[in-house]
Amino acid sequence: MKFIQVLLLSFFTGAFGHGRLSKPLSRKGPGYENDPVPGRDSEKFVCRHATRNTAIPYHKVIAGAPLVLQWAFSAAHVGDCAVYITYDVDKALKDQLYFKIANLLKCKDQNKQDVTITAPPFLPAGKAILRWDWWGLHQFPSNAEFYSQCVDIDITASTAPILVSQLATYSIINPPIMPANAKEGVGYRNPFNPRSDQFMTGPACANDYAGNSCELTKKGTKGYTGGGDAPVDGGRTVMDPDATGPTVAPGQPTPAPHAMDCEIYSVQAGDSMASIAAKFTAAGKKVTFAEICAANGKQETCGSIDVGDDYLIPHEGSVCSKAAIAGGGGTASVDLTVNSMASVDLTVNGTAGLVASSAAMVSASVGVMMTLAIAAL
Ligand SMILES: [Cu+2]
Repeated sequence: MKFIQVLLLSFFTGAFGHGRLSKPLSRKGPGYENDPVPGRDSEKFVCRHATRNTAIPYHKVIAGAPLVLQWAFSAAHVGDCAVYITYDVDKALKDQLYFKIANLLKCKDQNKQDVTITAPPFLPAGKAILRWDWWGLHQFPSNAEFYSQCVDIDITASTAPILVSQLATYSIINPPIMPANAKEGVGYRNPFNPRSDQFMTGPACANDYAGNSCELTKKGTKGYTGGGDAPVDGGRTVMDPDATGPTVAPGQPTPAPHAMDCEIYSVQAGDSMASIAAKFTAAGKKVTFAEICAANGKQETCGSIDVGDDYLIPHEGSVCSKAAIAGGGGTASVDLTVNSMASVDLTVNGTAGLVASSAAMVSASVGVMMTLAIAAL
């Protein structure tokens, strides 16, 4: 009986995956709108609703002032987010032309937290649409999952606005701003290998804006797909060497693709961080729950995980382990905050052991299966 309940729970929560922008309130209003859109070239990727929801007041935005965002992922995939604006409020989605104002690298690490960006000081006054997007890279190097939400905003200008006609704008979908996957165009970073180049993909921000992590996609960067003042095309036929694998000298064995990747674990019903750590440790892959939390930017929110979340597992002996990162040599890891982990271990190991063993027993008794995914095989 219990086994059936768990399966049902798993099925039920599995339908509520992925994520959405939750602040400011988008055209959907409150509720579930977390599924991916059909694709990077779908009108739904521009906005999920073609017109304003008049039940929701315009969100006031002041040029040059802080702008608070929050996203709620119920399956926190690895990937990145970005923010765009259009003044084409009366046009059809396919005809709207946008410009970018912010890059949000590794946005799952700020899941369900307030994130403050700056509304660029050059924004002209007027009604506009703020568009937030997210692309899940959990199937790297295969197709990304795309998400979007639109918020109707009313912008108050600063003392030095530019004209709308001075903004270099482009369609989101024709041609698409993003590659379909890591093998197309400039591709995507490998989210499972923190020692590989963790570049960001997408257009440059408008008007050479330097705030909001805009440097990550400025012209000349690896993942730049246009924008600023250049045409945008996310699907240009530039091959990403990381995505195509290493070149091999004649006569040498072909290395396994992405042999250096971290393992990821997709959360199942009934899991806790502690039970996940216990499963890996029991399988000879020693890791503490504090290490998993730290490796995924969840030091503050480790008690809250959702079915479908993808977590890097920095177990001993893996490319993601503390020792591997510390011994390094490669590109410095951005999200593996190894320095703070030693002290965290000391304070939580006692409880972790207890929680872990009881959680593991519960999991085993109800037959919850562990799914280990080796990234990108
Ligand atoms: Cu998803």
